[in-house]
Amino acid sequence: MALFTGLIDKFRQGLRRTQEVVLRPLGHLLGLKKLDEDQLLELEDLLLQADLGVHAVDRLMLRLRFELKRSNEIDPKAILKDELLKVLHQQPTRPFVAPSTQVVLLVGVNGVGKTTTLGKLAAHLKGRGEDVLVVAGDTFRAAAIDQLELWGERAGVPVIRNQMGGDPAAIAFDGATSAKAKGTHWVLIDTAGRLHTKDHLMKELDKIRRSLQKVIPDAPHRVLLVLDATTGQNGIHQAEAFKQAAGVTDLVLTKLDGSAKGGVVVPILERLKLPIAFVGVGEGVDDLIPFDADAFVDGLLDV
Ligand SMILES: Nc1nc2c(ncn2[C@@H]2O[C@H](COP(=O)(O)OP(=O)(O)OP(=O)(O)O)[C@@H](O)[C@H]2O)c(=O)[nH]1
Ligand SMILES: [Mg+2]
Repeated sequence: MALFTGLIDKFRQGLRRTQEVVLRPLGHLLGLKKLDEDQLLELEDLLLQADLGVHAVDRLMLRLRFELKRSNEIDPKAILKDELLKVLHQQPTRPFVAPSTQVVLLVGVNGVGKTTTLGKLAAHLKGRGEDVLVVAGDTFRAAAIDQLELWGERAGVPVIRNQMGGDPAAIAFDGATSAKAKGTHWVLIDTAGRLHTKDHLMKELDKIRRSLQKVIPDAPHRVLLVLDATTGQNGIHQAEAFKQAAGVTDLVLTKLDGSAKGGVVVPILERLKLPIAFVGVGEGVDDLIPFDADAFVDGLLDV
């Protein structure tokens, strides 16, 4: 229970911007036991601004109108919570457990937070007492390799790298080989930021996958698509293309702390039909939290 309370606090902190900009004005409406037409429209508008998405908001408005006809007094906050949880529970998160060496690939467009997420994830898994090997698969920029080395130091885990411009598939192969030989629990592979439209970069991901499978046939076990919450619903289309091309298994939503569009979790889950594994709520090593639907909704609605 204490752990859950801590999680709600983390979500609350991460959702602060969303609350300040959009959800605080909602507070008085959610506290009402009756809503007139103007108030319903105001509520609808605010929920759309929080990027909850047209579908979810339409469904919620229908439900509110239905409940208002049915009874003299309603509890809008409880109804909203119920509707949000219905969506969020549809994509249960799959726990990160390592019965054998697990290979995790992080993919996404430029600057969304792949390397930072990988560093935090390495620290999180290491903190649970598991062995982690980090692979510098972004060989495009020297700075990317240095950035990853720093995260490796911070997390206290080894980083395997080749020189800038080297073949990411070759270094991924080396990482998987070493981890398999040593029985390392986790191999986390950073990749260069790419657009789903860049054919050769998508082919490079395929090549990484094929060389991993030479060593560990069912690798990669997880492909995390990293999405930046500050782009809100604009990122969804791009994410759909990635899902097809890169065999994405889970999502990570970063920069929730800097976004006023925290509600975007809802249309993301509805459209992509993939679980959110983690959420990034800052730049620090502890600012990655396992996604939890109940803690998220409690953090969001604590207006
Ligand atoms: N506030 C905040 N900043 C974040 C979060 N995650 C990442 N960042 C910042 O976002 C910026 C980009 O992060 P990177 O991890 O370098 O992103 P990337 O996807 O690896 O970028 P490329 O390798 O260039 O494609 C950095 O300044 C990070 O500190 C987060 O959850 N919250
Ligand atoms: Mg990077």
